[in-house]
Amino acid sequence: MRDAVTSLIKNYDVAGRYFDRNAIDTLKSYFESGTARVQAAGAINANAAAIVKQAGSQLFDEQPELIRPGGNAYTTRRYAACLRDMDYYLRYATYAIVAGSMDVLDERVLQGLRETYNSLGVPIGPTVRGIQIMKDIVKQQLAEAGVGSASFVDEPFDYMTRELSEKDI
Ligand SMILES: CCC1=C(C)/C(=C/C2=NC(=C\c3[nH]c(/C=C4\NC(=O)[C@H](C)[C@H]4CC)c(C)c3CCC(=O)O)/C(CCC(=O)O)=C2C)NC1=O
Repeated sequence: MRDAVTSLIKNYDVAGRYFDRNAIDTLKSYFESGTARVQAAGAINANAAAIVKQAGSQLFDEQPELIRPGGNAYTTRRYAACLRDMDYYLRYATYAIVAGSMDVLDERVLQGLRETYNSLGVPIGPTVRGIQIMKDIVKQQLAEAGVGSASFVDEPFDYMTRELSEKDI
C-alpha cells in the first residue's frame, strides 16, 4: 500500500532521479493540505455511524425496491450487509484522504469487488448512488463543522464510483 509520498519516491527511484520541480510541487501541495486532510478524516470519524445511517435511509427512500421482497437488500441480514458495505466505503475513503492516494482503495476495497457483487447479485448502480450520497453528506457536514472540504474529499468517493461503474451495466 502506498501514499502520496511513497508513490512519488518509488517513481523517482525507479528512474534513478532526484526530485525535480514537479515532484517538489507535488510534495509541497501534499504537505500543505496535510492538516486539512487529517481534520476532514477526524470529522468524518466522529460522525461515521450517523453518516452511514443517513445515507442508507436516503438510498432506500430513493430506491425502495431494494428493501422489498426480491430486492438485494431485503431481509435483515442483507440490509445489514449493505450498511456494512457503506461503512467500509466511508472508512476506506478516510484512509485515502489521509494518504493522498487511491492505492489503498485498489488494494483493500476494489480488488475483486465487482466479481463478488456480480456473483451475489448486488446491484452496482445503487451501490454507486450510495457512495455518492455519502460524499454529499460528508461535504455538507464538513462545511457545517467549518472544516473546508477541498477536492481531496471528493476524490476517493469519485474514484470508487468510477472504478465500480467501469465495465458493467
Ligand atoms: C473492506 C472491503 C470489503 C468490501 C467492499 C466487501 C463487500 C462485500 N459485500 C458483500 C455482500 C453484500 N453487499 C450488499 C450490499 C448492497 N445490496 C444492495 O442492494 C445495496 C445496493 C448495497 C448496499 C449499498 C449485500 C446486500 C450483500 C449480501 C448479499 C448476499 O449475501 O446475498 C460481500 C460478500 C460477503 C459478505 O456478505 O460479507 C462482500 C465481500 N467486503 C469487504 O471486505
